[in-house]
Amino acid sequence: MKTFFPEVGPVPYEGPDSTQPLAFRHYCADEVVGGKTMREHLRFAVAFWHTFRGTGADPFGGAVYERPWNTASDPMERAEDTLRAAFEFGTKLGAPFYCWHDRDIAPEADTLAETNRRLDRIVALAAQLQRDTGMQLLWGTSNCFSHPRFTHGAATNPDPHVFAYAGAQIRKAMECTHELGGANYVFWGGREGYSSLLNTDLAREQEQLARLLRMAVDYKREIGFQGILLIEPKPKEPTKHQYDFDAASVLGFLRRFGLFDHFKLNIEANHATLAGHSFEHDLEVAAAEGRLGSIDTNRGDPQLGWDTDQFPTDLYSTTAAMLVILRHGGLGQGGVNFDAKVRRGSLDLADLFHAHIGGMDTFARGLKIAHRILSDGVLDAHRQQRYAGWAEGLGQRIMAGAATLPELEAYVLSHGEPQPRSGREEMLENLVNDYLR
Ligand code: XLS
Ligand code: NI
Ligand code: NI
Repeated sequence: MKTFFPEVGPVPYEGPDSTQPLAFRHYCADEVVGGKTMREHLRFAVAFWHTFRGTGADPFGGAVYERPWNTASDPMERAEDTLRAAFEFGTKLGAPFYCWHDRDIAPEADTLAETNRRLDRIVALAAQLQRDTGMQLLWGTSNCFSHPRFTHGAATNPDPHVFAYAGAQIRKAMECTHELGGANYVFWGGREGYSSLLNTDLAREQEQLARLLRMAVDYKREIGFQGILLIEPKPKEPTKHQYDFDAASVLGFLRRFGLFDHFKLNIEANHATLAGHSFEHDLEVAAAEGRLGSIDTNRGDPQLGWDTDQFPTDLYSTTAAMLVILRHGGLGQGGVNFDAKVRRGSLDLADLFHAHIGGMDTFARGLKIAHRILSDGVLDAHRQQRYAGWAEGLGQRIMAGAATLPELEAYVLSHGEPQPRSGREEMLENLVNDYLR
């Protein structure tokens, strides 16, 4: 059998003092943190599109990477080589999951029927490789944005014929995800947004989008797919305004169209920051309503205003994210998918390993730190203290819906001015820093 990474063996855990670049310092799959192994907490996934289909191209220059899985002249042979490379990589890295778009794993043919046959062939191979390696599918999704037919959107397209194409593609991708035992199915609204309001009927387009999602809910039931349907918010790119702007707008959209109970959210770090939020903000908004499903991890660049999809190496950010995730009871069927790509200049196969190892270690550290902060209870005690007034007397009456505006007036007339209290932000920031040692 072909091997694509002959120079790299299984990546070992060597502990924080290791000087070996191709080893974990913090991610130890079997180590138990707060009753669960790191493998169970983090459920890492490798993203097929960036790591195996990425070429290093940018708007100023074409492909730069030379990948050994990309050399065969027959496109289907290339697709099979690429799939085998992905499983070899994931196994050596020790990532239990992978994720794909339909068009990443099987190249599109001239007709939908032929494209679907290609998918079937690749899905059969994927099923076999999953059995051989034990790797599993975290989620599948459909690429309804790259092909020219989707230039004006997929579900939100002005032409119902294009809507139909997107629906056909999604049906097949859901079926393939189901066949491979996928734990989730993702909807990222590729071009579901607008470029100009001059030619856009915004209200109609959102209704169209809701129609498509409703069909997906029905189809999920029809085939008995047990995975969770996830929506991945993003504020812009490729369109000027994406309808799934951020966690709050997606939750509002789902409520408006009666879809709330059928979807959870897949929160991506760099999308949250593009929306003007922090990663932890969007995680918290989703988790607060019990709708945090999974995460796409990466990071943006503060000097660049687009989706740079860099690997997560910022310990503050992973700690803040893990605080939200642990507080809300974990990711369940979701996981931590590396929706991240190496830089154009990172040409070697080894760079793919360095990138994932760094990301996994940064999350493992964030997990351990967040767990210590929460077990020590100092942050939560401070929070509880801050809201203590709501646990008794007036606070309790207000929240029980028993108080009235005249009663509030009477209260203030008899009690006078409220006592000012510090929020102690700087003290809490120092506290978190103490744990980062
Ligand atoms: C693009 C998105 C995409 C989704 C899957 O910005 O992050 O990669 O995760 O379609
Ligand atoms: Ni993503
Ligand atoms: Ni993205």
